[in-house]
This record gives sequence, C-alpha cells and structure tokens, in this order.
Amino acid sequence: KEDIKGRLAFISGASAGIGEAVAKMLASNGVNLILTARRIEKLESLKSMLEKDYNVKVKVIKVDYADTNSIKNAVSSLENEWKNIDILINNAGLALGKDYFYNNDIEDSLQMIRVNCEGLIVLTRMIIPLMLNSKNADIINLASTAADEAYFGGAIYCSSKSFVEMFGDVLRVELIDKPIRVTNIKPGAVNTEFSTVRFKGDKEKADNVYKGFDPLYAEDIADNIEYVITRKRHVQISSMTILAGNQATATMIHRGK
Ligand code: 8X3
Repeated sequence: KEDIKGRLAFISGASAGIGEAVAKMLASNGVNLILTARRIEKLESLKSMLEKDYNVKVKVIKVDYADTNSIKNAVSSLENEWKNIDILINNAGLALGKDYFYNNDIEDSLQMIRVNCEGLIVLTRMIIPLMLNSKNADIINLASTAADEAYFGGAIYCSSKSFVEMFGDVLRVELIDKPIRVTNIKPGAVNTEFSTVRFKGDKEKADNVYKGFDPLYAEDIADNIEYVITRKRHVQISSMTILAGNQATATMIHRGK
C-alpha cells in the first residue's frame, strides 16, 4: 500500500454522498483537500470537521457544475499553495427523471448533460495542466453501471455516463507517458441523495430504489477509491464496477427482503 499523506485533492460535488465520503477517506489518509459544490454551508461544516479530526488543510469553494464560468473561475483563482493538485475526484453529477425520453423535461435532459458532461470537461481541462507538476497523480471519474447498460428512462443519464467512461479511457491514452493514472469507477445502487434528486424529492419513489436488499453506501465507494489510489505507482486500475451483494447489473437486483 502506498502512503498518500501530504497530497492535494480536488473534489467536485463534495457536499454530500460519494463526494463527501471520499473527502473523509482522503482526509483520514492525510490528504489536503479542495472541496467544491453549490452548498457552501455543508462544505464549511465538513471543512471544520476534517481539519479538527485529521489535521489536514481544507479549502472550500462554491461551484455550480452546471455553470462553466463558475468552474473556470474557481480553478483559475486558486492561490499558488493550492495549485499543485495530485488527485482529481470527478464526482459531481446527477440524474433527473426516469420517464420515457420523449416525456422527459427537455431542461432536465440538458441539465444532466451540463453537469455530467460539460462540467466534467471544463473541470478536467482546467485541472490537468496543474497536475502535470505532480509525480503521483490520479484522476478518478465517477461513471456508473448505467454506462454499461441501457435501461428504461435512462436515455440521457446512461449516455452521459457512457461519455464519462469513454472520456476517461481517452485521457488514459493521452496521459500514458505522464505520472497520471486514470480510473473510471462504476457504482451500482448506492443509497445517497441520488434518487431523491432524480425523483425531485419524491421520498417514496426514492426509497423504493433501495428497498428489499442491502444497497451500497457512499462509504463503500470511498473505500474502493481508497484501494485504487493507494496502489503502488506501477499499478493502474482502469475501471472498477462496484455492485451491491444482491445486484447483478444496473437493473437486475434481487429484492428478497
Ligand atoms: C446510479 C446507478 O442504476 O441508478 O448511477 O443508474 S443507476
């Protein structure tokens, strides 16, 4: 296992769910953090907790990943001491709706593309030049089992996650001669705010997604990302699919409970 203490990580969507869990995992490994999201109060309280518990340096920035200028401004205004980024966690993303594509709100479809694809493009384009100074860099993209499987209601979400995956695969090709590894993480059913957002606050619909089996939690994904990042530098995990114990594919879940 490689020691990652003292490295600097930039996390998109760090206010909750997988992003927050990854922030805690990295802090527990002594990694300094730049936490970004829209909900700045959540980031502020996470910052005080992590600085106190793990004695790491944490910077928070309000970023709206649907707004490319917000992303550009956040990265271009980083002070020198926050510029030497070693780890990029491309986590910000969302699903909106699960209806027929032709019934889905057009704005919802475009919002998924803005955050999951455009936000990812802009952030990664801004960060990679900063990572070129690092001797031990990692780019972790949060794709999904939805990248591998076409499911009803997923026209835009599934395609956006296929985009994330292919984007990561191409970066790995382009960065082959650099000390930057690229990993696509593909989680299955993780019980976070994901489904509450997808179903616009309809708690019952959201809860039904995780009913009758033991779903994954954000900490499980962070745990596996820890595994990926702490491998010796000659080891690069290109892709990791993480399913719940009673899950076989994105949509095949045994609900026996
Ligand atoms: C989330 C997993 O199956 O809801 O990326 O699309 S799924």
